[in-house]
Amino acid sequence: PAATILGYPRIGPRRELKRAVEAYWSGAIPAEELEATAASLRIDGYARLAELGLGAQDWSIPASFSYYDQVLDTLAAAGAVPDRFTGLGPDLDLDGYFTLARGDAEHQPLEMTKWFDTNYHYLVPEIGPETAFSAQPARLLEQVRQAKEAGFAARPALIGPVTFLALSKPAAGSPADFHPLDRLEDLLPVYRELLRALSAEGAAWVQLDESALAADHPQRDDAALAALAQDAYQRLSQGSGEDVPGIFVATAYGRLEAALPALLGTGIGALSLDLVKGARQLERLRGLDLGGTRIAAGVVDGHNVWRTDLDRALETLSGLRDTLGADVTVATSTSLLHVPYTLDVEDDLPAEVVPWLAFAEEKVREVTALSGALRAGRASQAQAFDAAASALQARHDSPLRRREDVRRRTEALGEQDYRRTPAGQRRAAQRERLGLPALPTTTIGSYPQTKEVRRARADYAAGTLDRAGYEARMQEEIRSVIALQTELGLDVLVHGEPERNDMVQYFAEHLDGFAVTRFGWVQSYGSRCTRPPILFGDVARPEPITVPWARYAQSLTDKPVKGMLTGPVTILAWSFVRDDQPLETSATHIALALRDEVADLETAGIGIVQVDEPALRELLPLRRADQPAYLDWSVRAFRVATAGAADATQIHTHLCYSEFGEVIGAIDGLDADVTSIEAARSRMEILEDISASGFTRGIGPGVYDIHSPRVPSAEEIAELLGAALAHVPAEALWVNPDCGLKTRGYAEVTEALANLRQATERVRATL
Ligand code: THG
Ligand code: ZN
Repeated sequence: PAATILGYPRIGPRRELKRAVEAYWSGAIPAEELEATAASLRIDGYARLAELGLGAQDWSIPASFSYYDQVLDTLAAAGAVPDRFTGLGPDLDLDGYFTLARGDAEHQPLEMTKWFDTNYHYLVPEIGPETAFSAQPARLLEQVRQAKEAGFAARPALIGPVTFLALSKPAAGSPADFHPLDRLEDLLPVYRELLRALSAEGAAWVQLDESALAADHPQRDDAALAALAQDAYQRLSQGSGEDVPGIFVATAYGRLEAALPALLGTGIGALSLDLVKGARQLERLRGLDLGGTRIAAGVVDGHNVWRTDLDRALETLSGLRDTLGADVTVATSTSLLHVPYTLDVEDDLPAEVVPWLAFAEEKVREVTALSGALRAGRASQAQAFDAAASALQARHDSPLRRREDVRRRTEALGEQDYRRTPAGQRRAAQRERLGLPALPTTTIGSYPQTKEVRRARADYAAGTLDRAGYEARMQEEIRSVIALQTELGLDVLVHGEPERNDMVQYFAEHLDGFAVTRFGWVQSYGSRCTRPPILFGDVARPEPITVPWARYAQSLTDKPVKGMLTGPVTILAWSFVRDDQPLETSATHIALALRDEVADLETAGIGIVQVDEPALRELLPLRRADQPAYLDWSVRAFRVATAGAADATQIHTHLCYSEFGEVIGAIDGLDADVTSIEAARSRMEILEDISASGFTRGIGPGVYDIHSPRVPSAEEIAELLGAALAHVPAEALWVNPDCGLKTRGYAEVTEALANLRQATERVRATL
């Protein structure tokens, strides 16, 4: 094809798939209705893409639908159902498929983890030395057939075998030196069979996503991974065009290194490259022998929302065509899964900003305009190019992008602004001010969000509840949360965050420089979506954000109330970020706004401020060589946000994971007084590494796994605390749940926290 995209959103323009899937789960609709909804969403999607200019007959439209997750779909197509799912597979029906994703009474679901450097989460396959593989092409074939009947030659898309195994984890009980990649040999015949079956159904092209080749792998070096891919694709593409379709290897999220020359010459029909994140691949293409492989140039950013500079992209494309001496395909850099459907429905974005943006539909138009211009010259697409050029000029010149006060303040930052007095000195001041008992108890920040709280927020947003009514309603909630914590006898209280929908969206709504969409839902995992804010300008805080709520909560109690902020890295990680300045600069702007918020909280009498950075590890660059620079600026941003605090103000942070590995030094570098982490599931194992690393700050390893409805007993929590005390001195240990309580119900939370308090008393008595 001359123009293509690597994938398209699938949750539905109005989240129809989310609703249908959730209705099916709750028993409200039968499987046939869910399948009919899914089929019509797929066909409508192809039709829309054809309308936007992708060829309906040349395999340029990807069939990238999924009921839940594309890695799970590939697992299903390869029959790789883990043995522990007794009674299921290898030919999963819809219920079996959802059981792997969500678990049931007997089975824990597959683990979920982040997809490259995006906010999408995939399900992690579990592969052992004996895991059986078998081709299960029925669902894929059905989708090809349905598309064909509707008049579309849609290109089936699967995860490629190398990436599938690279992203898998060893099944429980695998030998210590085993990695799922050891099974590549056994998996390839299954892919061969899938490809043959698709070819027999009429598919002339199949897309295999191999983005693992654009990232460093924790257990394999880049050259070894590239060699595996070379061998795999030599074998898979044998017979291409006869009984095997053309293979379109899609890579995204970064740059290929060893894999770039390795894949060319294997016989694959096309290779897509992310030329946004991996722009330096362009240079490397010069002088490479393509070996008959067509390059799909990912020049339209699939992972962000900015309008493409079409003139520059066209220059890149024609330059590439000249150096390669071959035609190129115009493509998006990644699947469009990561952006909302369309700008058309957004009626509340700042009017000046709208022309700077392109969501999925607008990006498809960009791809087809570029492809038209590459073939027939810019003049043939003058309207699209002229509109893009003037929008870009307007963005460039816009005063909305720049705040001189913020720039001056950023430039004036000196080393002293990043530094607090030594931790030991602060500890003494904090002990005197806070007077906390040994093993202080606290919670992470949010309390259960009841229907009534959600309704009050929705009514206020809709204008049917006025500000005074809304504030009264929130204060009522805060009173009840403080009363509950007082009754439970917790030591450090929180206001419960009833006013926040999402910890990032809330701050974006209150900071200058961010816009929020009304319908810009993006799939995060399964049926769950977020509406990432759009950062378009320098960030400033027009007025205090959290201070009135914190002050009110503190007025209700003599115990310390912890102020709750979201850190600069997490705000960036869960937003669409600027592409016109380094991320580092945006991080500093946000940090300065937070620094002012910390100061205002202090003035309001708040003695403990928590700055959450659950996404610190998420933004870690995919290539190891790029990681130190990232960790440096992200740590510095946190320190800008927090280092203005007085010695006696205790700074906490919370991280939503327990695998620290590569970031442990950075966590120490944050210089927070207390860090809470996830630890209940791993039974405190993590503390061993933490104490071995020389971490001596306060630490709150979660003792209550809030991701499960199970209430831990006091015995169990006391045991966990005992295990923690084997690695952490009592003076440093805090007692708290794993994460916020927002998604739980009050009954279980009350019981669990009562047990947490009781367990703490018991352990305190032994100190
Ligand atoms: N906020 C944001 N991004 C995130 C998380 C978050 N990314 C990582 C992680 N947490 C993803 N987890 C979730 C968890 C729940 C939901 C979405 C992402 C969720 N969404 C509601 C839904 O789809 O029904 C919509 C919520 C709403 O109405 O705002 O439940 O915490 N930014
Ligand atoms: Zn958390």
